[in-house]
Amino acid sequence: DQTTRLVDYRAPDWLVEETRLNFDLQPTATRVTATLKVKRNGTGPADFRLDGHSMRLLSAAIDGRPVPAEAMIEGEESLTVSAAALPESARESGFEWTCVTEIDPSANTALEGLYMSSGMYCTQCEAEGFRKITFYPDRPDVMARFEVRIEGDAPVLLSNGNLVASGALRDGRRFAEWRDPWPKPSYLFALVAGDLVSHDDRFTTQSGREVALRIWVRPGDEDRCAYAMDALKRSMKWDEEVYGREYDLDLFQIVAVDDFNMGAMENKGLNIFNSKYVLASPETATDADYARIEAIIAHEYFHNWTGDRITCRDWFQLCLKEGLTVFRDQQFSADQRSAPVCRIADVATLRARQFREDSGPLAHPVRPEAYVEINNFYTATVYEKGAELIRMLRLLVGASSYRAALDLYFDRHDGEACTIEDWLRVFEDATGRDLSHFALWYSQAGTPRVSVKEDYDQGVYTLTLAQETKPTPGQREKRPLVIPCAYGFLDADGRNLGEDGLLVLDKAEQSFRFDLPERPVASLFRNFSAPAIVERRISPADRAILMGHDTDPFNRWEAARAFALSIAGELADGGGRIDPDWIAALRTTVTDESLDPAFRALVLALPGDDEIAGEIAAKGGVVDPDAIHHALDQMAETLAEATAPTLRELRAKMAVTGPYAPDAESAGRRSLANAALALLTHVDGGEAAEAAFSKADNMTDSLAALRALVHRGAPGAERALMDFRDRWRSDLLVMDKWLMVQATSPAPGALDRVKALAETDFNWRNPNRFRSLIAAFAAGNPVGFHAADGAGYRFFADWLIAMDDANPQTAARTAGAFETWRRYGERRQALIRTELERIMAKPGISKDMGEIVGRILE
Ligand code: B3K
Ligand code: ZN
Repeated sequence: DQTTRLVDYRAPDWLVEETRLNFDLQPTATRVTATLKVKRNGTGPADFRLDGHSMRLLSAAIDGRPVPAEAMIEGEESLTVSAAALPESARESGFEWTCVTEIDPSANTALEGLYMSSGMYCTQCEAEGFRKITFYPDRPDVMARFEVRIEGDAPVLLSNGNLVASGALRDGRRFAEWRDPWPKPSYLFALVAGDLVSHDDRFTTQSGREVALRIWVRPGDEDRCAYAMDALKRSMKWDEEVYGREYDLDLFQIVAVDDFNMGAMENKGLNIFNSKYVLASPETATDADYARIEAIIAHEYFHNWTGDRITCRDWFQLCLKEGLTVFRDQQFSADQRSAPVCRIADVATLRARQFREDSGPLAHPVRPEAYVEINNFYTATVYEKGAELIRMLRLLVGASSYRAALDLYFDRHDGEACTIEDWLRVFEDATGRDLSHFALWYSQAGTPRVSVKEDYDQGVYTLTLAQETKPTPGQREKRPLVIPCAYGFLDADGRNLGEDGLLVLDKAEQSFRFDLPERPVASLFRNFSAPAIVERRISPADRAILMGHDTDPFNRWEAARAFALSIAGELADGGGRIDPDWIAALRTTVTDESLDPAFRALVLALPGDDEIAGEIAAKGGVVDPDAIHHALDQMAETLAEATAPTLRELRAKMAVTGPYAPDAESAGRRSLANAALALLTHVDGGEAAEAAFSKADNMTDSLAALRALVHRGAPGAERALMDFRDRWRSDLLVMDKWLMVQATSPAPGALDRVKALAETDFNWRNPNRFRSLIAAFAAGNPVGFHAADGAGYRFFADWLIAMDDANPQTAARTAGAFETWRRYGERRQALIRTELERIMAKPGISKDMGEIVGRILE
């Protein structure tokens, strides 16, 4: 059994106090000498067991004396010196372990451990990559002080902490020595070596400490770092002001690398980033890119306290650092930009990714209880639902108690590896509340559905809320959760009625009574106060009141979305019609100049195919991707026909003058203008989009126009694609956008186009390229992917099989595109099953892929 279980957790037998690493870098044969000062944790004899694989062990010694081969047991992923083989003196007090290993970074296509990316060395150790560098107790509750010496040809040699020495060696080689004063688990270790240049700045902390800031990139990219640096400084300041957290080293470094499995990594003092989330210029990055860069820079920086200073006891506690840090980066973005717009965007992502996950075969609790491959649990549930749990806690205890609890958390647990129990106890101690029921959110998977019943009689409004969570894999029985519902009431004219408040549903069903002078229009779950699906029958008139007047912008958007969703659902089902009231209500909102353009753009955006598919599936229907697509097309066309002059006017009004700036205000204007443009393409044959494409002076407008043309299959599409490629062919990050526009196009022939693109000059081993073409096709092109003959499924499975040999992590993550397979009709299910079984039967399938596909098939 390859499963690791939370209930089996045991404290480590041996701790490491100091870790000295010596790297002799060579592309195919890097030598690593590790010297660990270890001490016994607990009493009595214990084997000395280290994790490790994919390397060659050259020698090992204890207290300077070579360990004979027969005293070491090499397992598949471990090395053990049995208690009996340890020298007498070492058994109780501890010893110094030294071992020399050899690894081949150039052959490491999994991008975990030490690997090479465009000629540069870099590392990725979370969750269990350090064990591919040297033998080590590679678990987060073993925290040591690290000293690192690197020798290599590269001009720049980096590791965590502060630089203590550097210089030249023979044969053009160089060395650098780094010391990190803060004890840390091995997953936060980092090394980078290469031909890099830095964009430098500095930050003075609130207590007056001077911190040097450095962003390292490839020569030529240094003029695309300014925005990331600015975001970093704002993050540092924000964490001081809002959480009282100050940076704790003299140096903070970020390195941009081209080959990276995720967005970025919070290694202590040396964050490593996917270059996509660092590099930006108006010509090459969109407004959305700028916003992502800001959020990820903040996220990784915030990990310095929530993750690095206080880390996780074991990987089951991943949400302790990830949920909290996502919540912190969401708060930061909300403060830097428009809070309601950020909230709406975050909820839309949560629903698209996490609700989808929670309702399918990959559903798991925010704190999972078992895994085969931990890398498969860096999920929307752990991250985004994890953040929602923190948000609910804050709502329940109030902002000032939340801050007091966080102060206590940092105070009590600094330097420790903690659990969710530690986290909740802090809140209990700081507020005097009992959170034992709330804790269920961490262990129960699935999205609760709350049904709403309302009654008004003789001055009394009764609200009845009932909750239910459907069974999820391995969890049949579900209990009622603690569900906070922020509410307010409106009268028939949309004015406030009575007091706003917060009520808490913590039973299967509860009624709440309010004395109100007239029948209210209730605004429920304001600002999305709980990650629940709310089922409520509401009259079109009440919905219009909420859409037009709610003081909660989230619920104004929500009312609009519910309207569009119900129309789309009915159309996809072969019935229904496009209600003119929907068009009228949209027109009123999007032309309301008192509203933020970014908000209006969100209201104007139609629901996504997958969102509608999720709704249909939840009601027990069979999903037909073509019917959904057709329904959305009809809606867009009808809306565009009815509002074309308004859309043109909006575009004119939203025009931004002057040079491009990525601020939220101008970004909002562009997003409204571009939402209008996409609709106009339904009625003008692409005329406006062609004009916009040729006069665009920034990537946001250029890409929006290109997408509008390509996705409509407009006559100007081919021409625009060629122009775009000719201009950007040498900039791979920009070309990713070009690939993605084509991969996600609902216009006919997308699969053939994707196939052709995959055959020409396509470096599929790079995760950004793979995601832009292959993953984007599967996850973002419902019409092409679900083609009735199964060609889309076959193509995708072929690629998953190829990628699984090179990079199991990225392959397994991408395979999640199949998680909704049971939503579709029998024919499609049979076709998908064939592909899933073919993947499962692949000789040498990875643990990562085996676990994901196995669970999807179950
Ligand atoms: N902690 C990393 C993710 C590591 C993923 C390992 N497969 C990035 C982040 O959440 O900030
Ligand atoms: Zn994180």
